[in-house]
Amino acid sequence: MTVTQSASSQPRTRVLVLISGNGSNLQALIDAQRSGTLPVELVAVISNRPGVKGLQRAESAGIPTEVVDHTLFDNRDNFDQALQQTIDAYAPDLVVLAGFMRILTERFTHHYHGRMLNIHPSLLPKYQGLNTHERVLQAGDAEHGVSVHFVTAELDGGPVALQARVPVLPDDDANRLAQRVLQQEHRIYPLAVKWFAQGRLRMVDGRVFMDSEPLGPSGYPIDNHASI
Ligand code: NHR
Ligand code: GAR
Repeated sequence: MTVTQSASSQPRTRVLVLISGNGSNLQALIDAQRSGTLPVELVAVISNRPGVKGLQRAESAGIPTEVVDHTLFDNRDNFDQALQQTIDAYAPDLVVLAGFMRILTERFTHHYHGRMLNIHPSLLPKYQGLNTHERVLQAGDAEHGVSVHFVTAELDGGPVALQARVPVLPDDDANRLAQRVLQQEHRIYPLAVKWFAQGRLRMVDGRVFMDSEPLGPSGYPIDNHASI
């Protein structure tokens, strides 16, 4: 018998994705994984809302799905404990929040410390929380963007790994601006997950390191126009 050594025979980083809705960021991860640019195993997709499009996307890709419906729990702690049990059954190395819309308890964030990423549609630390596109337009900012950050107990306050910037154009509404930001999300999230899987990106003592170099508040300085 011939034993062929290939990259695929090595244990791959196990990535579990949490969603609440459309799942276009999930799709970007699926597409990158399929095209061979993202060397991970997508072990499961969990939604806190039943019937969302992201669950269909996962099913179409043959990825196991689960629903942990937050409306069936009395409080956040009970929901988070059920979510944690469901996640841990898949033994992931990394938990990826991709449009996940429930605030997580401190206990939950500690359990996944250093192994949970979020993508947030703003240039953090600006515009933490919800409705970022509306708030950017309201403020008259010339520039907007998206951040990938490690998740800590502080909402959208964990250290930034990567950011991408987009211009705000004169006739923008929140929807147009959101689409421009999403294009960048789909580019940088697979990249950040790849770097984590390769062991290049990590959080140590509350700081993000890339290839053992500590990163500044904007994360890794990628050039928006470079194709990576
Ligand atoms: N939890 C912790 N502890 N830390 C973070 O950094 C988190 C988090 C949970 C989610 C994503 C975040 C975003 O990128 C995220 C980061 C939901 C809300 C929110 O207010 C805020 C920020 C984020 C996600 N959610 C409402 C709530 O009461 C519900 C809103 C809804 O269901 O539509 O949980 O923006
Ligand atoms: C994305 O813009 C993501 O950054 C944002 O929701 C959208 C989800 O899109 N996340 C949050 O606002 C988290 N509170 P998707 O479901 O198509 O990936």
